[in-house]
Amino acid sequence: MMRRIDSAVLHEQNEKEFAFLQTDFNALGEKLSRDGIDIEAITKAAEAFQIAVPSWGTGTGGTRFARFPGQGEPRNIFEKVEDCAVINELSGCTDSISPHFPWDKVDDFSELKQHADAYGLKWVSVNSNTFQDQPGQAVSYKYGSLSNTEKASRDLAIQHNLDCIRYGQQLGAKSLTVWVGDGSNHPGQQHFQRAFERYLASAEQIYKGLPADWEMHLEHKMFEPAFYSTVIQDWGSSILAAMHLGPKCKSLVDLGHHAPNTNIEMIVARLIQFKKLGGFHFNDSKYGDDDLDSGSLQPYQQFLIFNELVDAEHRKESEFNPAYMLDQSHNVTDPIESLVTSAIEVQRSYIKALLVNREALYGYQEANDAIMASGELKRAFNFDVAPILAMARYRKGAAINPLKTYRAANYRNAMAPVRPRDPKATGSGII
Ligand code: PSV
Ligand code: MN
Ligand code: MN
Repeated sequence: MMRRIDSAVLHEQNEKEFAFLQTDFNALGEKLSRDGIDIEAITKAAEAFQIAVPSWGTGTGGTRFARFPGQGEPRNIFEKVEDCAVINELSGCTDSISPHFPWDKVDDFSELKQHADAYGLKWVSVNSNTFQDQPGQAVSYKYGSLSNTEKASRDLAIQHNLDCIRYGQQLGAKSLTVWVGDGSNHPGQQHFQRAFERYLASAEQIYKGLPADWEMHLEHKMFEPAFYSTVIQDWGSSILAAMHLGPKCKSLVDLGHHAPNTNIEMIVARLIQFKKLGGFHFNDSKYGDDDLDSGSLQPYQQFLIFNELVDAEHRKESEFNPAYMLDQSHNVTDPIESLVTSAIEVQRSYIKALLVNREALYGYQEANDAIMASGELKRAFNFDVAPILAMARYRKGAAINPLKTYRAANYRNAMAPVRPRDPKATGSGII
């Protein structure tokens, strides 16, 4: 398999860290064994954990005010794949890419697939884009896409989603994520029911085009770009649409797409119960769709979400196979460093949730023993599982200390002369 990070650098860094890691791992193993937890089983689970990288996250994001790209950033999907390979080599838990069309559209998908295959990377959920017009587009999405009052705009959006499925099939993906910005900015501007009816009728056309082994994931978002109402505003609209469309359609939870203080873990539980949890876009936020690094602000909330996910695993819930993806915007950090850090933070939440004694928790719940129930969650959350995560990475040939290794490899600087930037480029997909 091809590698982007020099193996000698990675090996040298790991050698420097390994003795201390082994000591910490042994100490944690002893502590966990007192609670009847086998550290080896948990480490195996950490080794198996995977989360997808969004292709668009490999470049510096920005706000509506400005974008400050760094040097050596990827300029097209082939270079984004290269950076995804770096992220996976360092983290050992990001072996797939979630692409975005038309930003990542290429003429030859088999060439793109081969390029990713060479780095051992797979393709997962394909994201469509009907929230901006493309150059030369015949009709506009200014007043919406799948719910537009104009049939021609709806048809264009439907066709684009069907095209995305075709692109994804060539890459080996198995799901389509649909997020639309459709909505309104003024009370009275849009007839709520009619807009939702138009959305559903359009989505039916896309659903009909899904291959037998594909799923369609509907991503809700409270606001933006529409600031008064949004057609798929919340998980209620999303699950209603998913139920209307059929069993292959599910909801996707982007953590930043809820009002502050929303109990997202309970939404997750509801979606699990009704077999409608399609997947996640992990990120963190304080105000809205901030797209900050996962776990950077609310690690306990992320742990509580994984508590629900691990609980479903524990109960062997049927039709439960959510897709884990990141969705972040890196405005002031190197995107590779942020994505590596975020992937590991999500993995950390998963591992901590595995430490919860489920049967003890159920007992406290049945007995209405609130303090002990909450204490059981806190007990698991308060463990420092860093040695498990680092050991899992080491055993998979990834980096014990990913950021140190990345900086020692000097990757970004090395990319600067190879990837000169187009000074005129501006948008998320154009770098
Ligand atoms: C817009 O809010 C957004 O951040 C959604 O979360 C999508 O998943 C993403 O853009 C890519 O289309
Ligand atoms: Mn998202
Ligand atoms: Mn978003």
